[in-house]
Amino acid sequence: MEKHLVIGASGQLGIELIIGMQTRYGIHAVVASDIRKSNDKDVNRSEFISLDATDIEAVRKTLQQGGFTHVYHLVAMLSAKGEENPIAGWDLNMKSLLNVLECAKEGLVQKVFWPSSIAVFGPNAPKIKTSQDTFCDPTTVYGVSKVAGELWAKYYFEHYGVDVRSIRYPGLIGHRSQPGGGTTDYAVEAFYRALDKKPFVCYLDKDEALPMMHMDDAVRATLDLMEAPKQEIKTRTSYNLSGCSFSPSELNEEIFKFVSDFKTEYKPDYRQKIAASWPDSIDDSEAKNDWDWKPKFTTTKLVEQMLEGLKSIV
Ligand code: AKB
Repeated sequence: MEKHLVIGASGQLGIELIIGMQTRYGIHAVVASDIRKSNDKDVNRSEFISLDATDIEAVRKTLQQGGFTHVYHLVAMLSAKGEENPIAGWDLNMKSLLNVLECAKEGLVQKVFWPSSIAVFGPNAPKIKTSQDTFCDPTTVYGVSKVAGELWAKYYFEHYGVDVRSIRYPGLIGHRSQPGGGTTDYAVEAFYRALDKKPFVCYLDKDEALPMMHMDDAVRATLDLMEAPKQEIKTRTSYNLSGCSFSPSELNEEIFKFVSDFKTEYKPDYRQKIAASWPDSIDDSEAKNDWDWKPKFTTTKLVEQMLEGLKSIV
């Protein structure tokens, strides 16, 4: 029987992934782990294990005792937070990944998922429909750690046969957790401000378009990639993935259709420079060809679902 361990389960993506897996595989087929337990009552229907992913002995023991077939290793310091503390960001992102890859090499798990990001791209990549194989020259420590992580993933696959699969996520938008230190997280915050009727001050320029995706699409993509037959996975660094794309002013317009007094004020800070170094939109032909990826959420649908989701929990 398959048993799935999510490491970093209390973060933005972890919470959504656990719930998606509970629906697809059952509550007892999924185990959450993190250094702190999430408050989400749905997530907490599955077992929780306290785990520091930077401690290889603790990771090894958890995998040995749990009998897990699949590990989703989501631990990361995101782009904006990473720029405030580059060495801590690098240490966390790389050490935790290498710990999991080493344990997979020892045969303690059959499949590993690890998220990469559009942050692998830098200012010299084409902005529109950026392709899978575009040169990567990231300017953030987060982006540098993602490029290095992608190459490590490929290395462990080619040298040790570790079946590690990965997606370059765009900005992920979901209602179950607060923004988590990413540059794209302005968009998540906008929805909270729209509902609590507080002024929304955006740290990006009004026209700074970025690739984005609703969490439901991201979770479906992740599980579909993990279920795809091994011979179909041709990219062993990480797959480009596209959902929708919008700028802060376009997001403002869409939210305004539902919340008539919503208004954004623009005060760009250091995060604008990060956003400006990333693509506006992504070409995900390889994911479409290799494992049949298709996004379901347009910007309009994303906004509608996000507002509905938030209203249901407030
Ligand atoms: C961030 O903004 O740092 C993340 C990402 C694009 O990986 N959401």
